Amino acid sequence: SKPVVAVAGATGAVGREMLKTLEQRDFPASEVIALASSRSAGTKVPFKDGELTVREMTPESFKGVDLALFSAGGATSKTFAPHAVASGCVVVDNSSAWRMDPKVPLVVPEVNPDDVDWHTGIIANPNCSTIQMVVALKPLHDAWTIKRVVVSTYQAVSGTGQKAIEELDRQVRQMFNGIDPEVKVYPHRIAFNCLPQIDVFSLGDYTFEEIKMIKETAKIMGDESIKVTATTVRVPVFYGHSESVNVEFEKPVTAGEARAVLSQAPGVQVYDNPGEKMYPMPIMAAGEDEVFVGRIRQDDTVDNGLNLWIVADNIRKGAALNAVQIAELLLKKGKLKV
Ligand code: A2P
Ligand code: 11C
Repeated sequence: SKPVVAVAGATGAVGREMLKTLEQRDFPASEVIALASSRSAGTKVPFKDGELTVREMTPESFKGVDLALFSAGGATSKTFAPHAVASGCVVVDNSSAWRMDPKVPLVVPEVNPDDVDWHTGIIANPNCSTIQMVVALKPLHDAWTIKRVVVSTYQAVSGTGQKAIEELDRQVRQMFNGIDPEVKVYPHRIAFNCLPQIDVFSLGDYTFEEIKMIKETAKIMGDESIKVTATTVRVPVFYGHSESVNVEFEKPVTAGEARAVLSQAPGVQVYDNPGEKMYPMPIMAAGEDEVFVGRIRQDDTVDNGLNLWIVADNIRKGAALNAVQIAELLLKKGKLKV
């Protein structure tokens, strides 16, 4: 029989995309339940030809539910995911709450699908900027062994959630109307600006977003020897994270060889034709499933170096789609039981 599926955080930017992705991929559910906070209980969210009525999430919400896709923030996940697991439900969690827990697999289906095998109820969905980077790096690591990665990101406001999408929209309108833009979500104005701070400051003056990229990459790739350093930046883009990635390999590699490997890699689309001014951009990645890679070129300042430009829809492959792909993998492997 088909599983009963709950989406926790169904009114949010990622939750809505989870519902859309379940629908688009025809995920075999006998019932889909939309959960959010008491604030939105009774409101409707679109699903298939109709709507779902949002219910307040409580510890009892998961009775009879087989699979829950969570995207309701870290604190909410910490509180409710254990109740879901206790009810016999498998949780795929999009927050950062459980990712580094040694008992919780952190999974990108193109990279480490077999890690779902050892789940004990919760499977973590990685951070969006980590997901798109490892989808492109894994096939290169398999071929030439990565020593070191230097990544700088250009991240869309949708990564912060619905309120930040509204903030960029509002600030742009206010500025065009000669009104002082209101700053509510971010520490500074985001319209016509770049903020070299994503999430809170953490270890050694790195932001938590940077720490996530470093630690999650090692866990997903299953290789602590890959050194990663990151600078993560918020830019005034609505959908689609971009990344400039400099990679140093153990073995010699040319840009042409890397292009050939990436063009065969699952989940990757090479879009790289400088002569025709073809390279990935957020406006083309938005709404798409693939991780787009371009500007593939040799870095002659180190041995075996490459530069890449990686773009993906942070709400789809970076969040909702990856979570649904994990659910599909669980179903295929018969692992939809705690
Ligand atoms: P709500 O809309 O009722 O506040 P986003 O990341 O776009 O900000 O969305 C966050 C999602 O998490 C929303 O669906 C939000 O519901 C939900 N959420 C936040 N806090 C809670 C909570 N305490 N219980 C259940 N859902 C929550
Ligand atoms: C951003 N990457 O763009 C963040 C959003 O750890 O799941 C996702 C935060 C997380 O702001």
